[in-house]
This record gives sequence, C-alpha cells and structure tokens, in this order.
Amino acid sequence: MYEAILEKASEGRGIGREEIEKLLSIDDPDTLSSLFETAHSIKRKSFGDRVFTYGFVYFSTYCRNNCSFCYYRKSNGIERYRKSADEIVMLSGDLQDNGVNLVDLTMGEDNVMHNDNCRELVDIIGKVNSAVSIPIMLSPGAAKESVFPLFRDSGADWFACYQETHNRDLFSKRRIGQDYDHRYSQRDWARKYGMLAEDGIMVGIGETTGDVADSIVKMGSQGCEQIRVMTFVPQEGTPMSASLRKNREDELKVIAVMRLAHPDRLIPASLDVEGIEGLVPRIRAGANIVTSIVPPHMELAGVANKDLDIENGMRSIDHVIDVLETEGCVVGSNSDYSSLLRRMRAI
Ligand code: SAM
Ligand code: MD0
Ligand code: SF4
Repeated sequence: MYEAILEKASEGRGIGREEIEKLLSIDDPDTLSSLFETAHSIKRKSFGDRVFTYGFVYFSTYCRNNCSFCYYRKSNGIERYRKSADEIVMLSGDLQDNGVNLVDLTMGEDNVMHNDNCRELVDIIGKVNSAVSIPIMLSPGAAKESVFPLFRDSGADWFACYQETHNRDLFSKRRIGQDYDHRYSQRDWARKYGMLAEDGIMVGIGETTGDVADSIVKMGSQGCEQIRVMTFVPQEGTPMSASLRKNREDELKVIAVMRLAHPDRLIPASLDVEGIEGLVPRIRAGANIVTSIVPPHMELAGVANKDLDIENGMRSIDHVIDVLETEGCVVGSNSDYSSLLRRMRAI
C-alpha cells in the first residue's frame, strides 16, 4: 500500500490529501526508511546535491504577542535585546563574508519596529541591502498590507511568516489573540507585492495527523516557494513549559512527506531545533536549505533553542559546510542561489 504511493510520488504523478495522511501514519522502521530514501531521491531530481545556507540575525527579541509555545512571548519576564541598525548591518556583512547565501532578519513582533508604518524596520532593511549583495529574508511577524511594498522596495526578497497550523481552533489556542486570516494573508501580500514567501508548521503543539495533512496540502496550494516544519521545543516560563517534546521522527516524516507532495519547493533543515546533530537526518529526509546559521560571540539568540550550539561555534557556517561536505552535499554558491530565485520568480 505504502509502496504504491511512494512509487507514484517518485514518478512525479503527485499525491493527494488521503495519500499524504497515509504516509504520515507510517511507523514501521523499514517503511520509514523507504519514505526517507524516496524523499531524498526526489529532492536530488529537483535540486541535485546542492544545499543552500541561510544566516540568521534575530535582531530584536521584544514582542507584543503571547504565543503559548514561545520563549519570547510578552508575558515571559526574560532579558531582551534590540540591536542597532549599525550592529545589524555589521552582523549581516559578516554572515555574507563567511559565505551564507541569504540573511534572515528576524524579530519578535516588536512595536518599535511595527509603529509608524514600520519606519525603523524599513530603514534597517535598506541599510542591510546597501551593505550586502546576498538576498534578504524578512521575518517580522504579521504586518498590515500597506507596508509590504515598502519592504519590497527597501530590499527584502523573501517574507517568512508561519501559520504553525491550518486548524483554526488550534491556531487560536497557540497564537492567542491573533487573527488567523490576517496571518494567512501575510504570504499572499508578500507574493502580491513581488516577494517570495515562506510558510511553516510546528509539530507537537496538539495537532492531529489529519491537521498535518491539511497543512501540507494548504502550504502547497498557497504557492509559497519555501515551506517548513519545526518540532515544538518546550520553553521555560510559558504555558506549554511542561508539554512533552515529540521525538525527531515526527519532524523528519513531515519533511519527507512535504518533499513528496511538493517536489520543487525549498524545504529547510533548521539548526534551531536540535542544533548541528539534527542537520544530516533532515537533509536525508529531503531538506535542501540549512537555516538558523548563527555566528558565535555575537550575543545573538536562536528561537526554539535560545543558545544551543551557538557559543561553541557548531552553528557557524564553517562547521555547517564541513558537515554538509562529509555528507556528500554540494554547498550552493551565491550565483547558483540567484539563478534558483530567478527561476522561482518566473513561475
Ligand atoms: N516573531 C515572528 C513570528 O512569530 O512570525 C518571527 C519569528 S518567530 C520567533 C519564528 C518561528 O519560530 C515561529 O513562527 C515558530 O514557528 C517558531 N518557534 C517559536 N517558538 C518555538 C518553539 N518553542 N519551538 C519550536 N519552534 C518555535
Ligand atoms: C530558523 N530560527 O530558521 C530560525 C527561524 C525565521 N524565519 C526562522 C525560526 O530556524
Ligand atoms: Fe512573538 Fe513570534 Fe514568539 Fe509569537 S512566535 S511570541 S509573535 S516572537
């Protein structure tokens, strides 16, 4: 039964909602291995052995929201920072010099950045854009439609905003007080005004297998060029601090099924969940982008793991490249990445 679905996906015939759900229910180790092998080979058909690297600059950890899963939620009494424009430019320049293909400018929903038509944020994007030649991704949370052209014009190539789940009830429990449709529209607006867009889900936040299948279908139909999954990591001081963390297999399975359902999308392996340990299994499950590369000694945080593998340099680009090359991957150049983006924009 599973074999027939795997074969169908390999032949590029496309799989539907029911087949997706079926694959997500695989738990026998041999069948799981076949799923990962199929995903890996579909990825190689689409992208070869090339893997691209994204640098991560979490430049403000202030947030006006209270997502139940997040360490940086407003009610958590943690220490926070907001980097200056000069620091952000310097960090982005260093990441470019070190060889990443993109810089992801990420923040909590910081009012200082969102006020006044995102004036300060637009200024920062413009400054980073003048200083670096690699593409810029912006992950600022949810913004109003009128600022999207400003993001685009100041130099943002990508806009990332993750729905987390496409189950409205679950969304309202996790993204407390936030509007589902407004968040969903972020990616439509990004694409409408000329940016590429990323959607994503979390596993381990109370979703069912059916919810994940729905999300995989919906992430595909919205047309986002990049789609992701991350395992929920329980955070101190949050309402979900005592929740259990899922084991690695669940996220790997979702990566693999996303690859089967959406062969041509970019799919990240995030270092944020398990650090460098988690890289190779995610690549083998069908991911082709490494995200959350963070240089050491810069006092920058991660999201799902605020400090895992950062200060020891394991999340630095040099170490990531070593691991990728040992795995037989080709680390994509900036010109490879630009032509990929041109191709995706033209579709
Ligand atoms: N604040 C912006 C937002 O929420 O869209 C952008 C950055 S946000 C910190 C990036 C993503 O990190 C969230 O959308 C969520 O998917 C993920 N994340 C946050 N807390 C997490 C956790 N405890 N475990 C795993 N992923 C988490
Ligand atoms: C990551 N910590 O890639 C980053 C973050 C935001 N665009 C990305 C969740 O894992
Ligand atoms: Fe704020 Fe983003 Fe965390 Fe939600 S996930 S609390 S919006 S930083």
